[in-house]
Amino acid sequence: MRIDVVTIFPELIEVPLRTSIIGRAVEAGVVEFGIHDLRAHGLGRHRSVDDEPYGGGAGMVMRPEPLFAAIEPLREAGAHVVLLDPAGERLTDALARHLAGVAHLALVCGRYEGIDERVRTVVDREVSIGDYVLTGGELPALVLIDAVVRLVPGTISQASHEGDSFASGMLEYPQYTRPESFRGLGVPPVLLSGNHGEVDRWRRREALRRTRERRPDLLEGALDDADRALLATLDDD
Ligand code: J9N
Repeated sequence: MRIDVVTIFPELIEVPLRTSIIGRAVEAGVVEFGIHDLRAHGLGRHRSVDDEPYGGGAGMVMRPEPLFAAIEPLREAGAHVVLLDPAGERLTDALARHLAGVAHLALVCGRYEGIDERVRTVVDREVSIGDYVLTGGELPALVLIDAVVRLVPGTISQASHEGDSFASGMLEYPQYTRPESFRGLGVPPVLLSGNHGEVDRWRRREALRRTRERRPDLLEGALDDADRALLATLDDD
């Protein structure tokens, strides 16, 4: 997979992509990144990428010329072009899985108070990572990259995302590691029992409990008959 990123802050993108699991995926040849400084296409002696809004008002707007100049060659190379924007379609587990199947992505990061509306005509899709306003599209682009690249075969073991919350439509079960007692807090005895059948049943039950308590909206449609039976047993304790 190849992912190009268009930004006025390449330094904000570079270090995270060299770090941890994403960095390892790069080393393994699973994914290749291209980072493009929008200012290379800036206008005039000051390499300007923004201007005042027509019609007046506060703040600056990103000009179309540098963005078109950066995006068009990526389109011609076959990239699926994604603009990070608060008005975009919400990034979900399903969208991350879809994008993980695209061979070439180009992510466009806006800044300032907005972008010239005409830039939307040269993107394939607009994506938002949530209903809060950030100062630019760089952190959303990194969030999208992290969510997508971990799903590309070769990045992490397949088993580690089959059971992901949201993939399964539920939150995860509680997890514990050593020590067995920490500051007076123990570990549920079933996890120390060695009975894998009982462990699986406990985990499913606790995932159901947590999902019902914290995200009941996720539960609609995620339940089978065995789950409904397990849910009924939750009220016993
Ligand atoms: N979800 C989301 C995207 C954004 C921005 S602000 C500027 C570009 C993208 N804020 N929130």
